[in-house]
Amino acid sequence: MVTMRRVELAADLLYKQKLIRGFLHLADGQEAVPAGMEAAISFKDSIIQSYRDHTTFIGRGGTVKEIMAELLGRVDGASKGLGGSMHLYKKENNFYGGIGIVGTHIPLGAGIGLAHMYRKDGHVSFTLYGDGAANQGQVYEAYNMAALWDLPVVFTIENNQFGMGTSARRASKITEFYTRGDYIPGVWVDGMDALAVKSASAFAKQHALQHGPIILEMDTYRYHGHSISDPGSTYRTRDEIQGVRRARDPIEQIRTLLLENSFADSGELKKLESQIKAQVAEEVEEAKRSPPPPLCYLWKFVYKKGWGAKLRPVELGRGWIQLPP
Ligand SMILES: Cc1ncc(C[n+]2csc(CCOP(=O)(O)OP(=O)(O)O)c2C)c(N)n1
Repeated sequence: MVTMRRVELAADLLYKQKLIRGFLHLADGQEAVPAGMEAAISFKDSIIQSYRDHTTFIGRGGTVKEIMAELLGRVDGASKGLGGSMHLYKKENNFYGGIGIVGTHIPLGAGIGLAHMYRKDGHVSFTLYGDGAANQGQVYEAYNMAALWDLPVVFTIENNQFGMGTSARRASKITEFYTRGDYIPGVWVDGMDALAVKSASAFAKQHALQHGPIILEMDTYRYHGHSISDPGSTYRTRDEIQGVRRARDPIEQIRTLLLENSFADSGELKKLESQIKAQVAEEVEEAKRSPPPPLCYLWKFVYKKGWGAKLRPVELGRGWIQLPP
């Protein structure tokens, strides 16, 4: 969780230095969700989610360099510098993104559940989405198919209380999202408590394998604005944000637990945190040294090899683009 937090703060800084451009959605405050979930499942289980994907990517075994290079548009990025912040993937660890269009990945998550069932591999699809996305029609289509076929899908709502600048209360008739599955059971989870997330995820995985879909509503909070261009303080008060930090911060909760039970002393934790800080800083520098993708990548991953598309070279003022072999 400390690595996740550091990555988000480093990305914020790089954006302000104008080194990262375009979209950037940060998830600091929400770290307990990926941390707790990954503690209960394996990389053979699948995860798919929307654009707020950096912390999930780290949970899936992605490196800081892969994220930072992607955000900087460099070739060593998770998507070879072609996708940016919203499009992190890790196919080998069953992380299917990183999807920018709100809600569209939810039926895909049900489809991934169908793949797990079809292959009889004993694994499940964790399909993550926000409280804003939870009101979309396609969610209910995905619920219907998943329940009809008893698909092993854990519909996991990261309720961070806001969809852009709109609070869940202003956008949803019923804000108890875990109750909105009708024929699908749901569980409310303290999404700021990594251990609660772990227990709930372990339970949900077993349930999904034995009985079909289940909903987990993770009650969480994002500290940053919706995206980097949103100061995040016009639709909520700074006192509210500070109040959550003081009372529910996921990292501080674990720190208190470790200290109160003498699992670690504060010196050890400080040392660990400064090691992580140095590691993140080092990987940021490595990412900066990564070159931009070659121009031929404009085409390389668009058409399947041998598909026979004829492409016309275009002069972009930076020399002629090489056609893919
Ligand atoms: C189909 C579609 N409509 C609108 C948008 C613009 N948009 C981007 S994020 C967002 C809010 C989504 O909120 P939520 O699902 O709660 O996720 P969170 O940002 O809180 O993680 C909207 C409306 C979009 N990307 N796609």
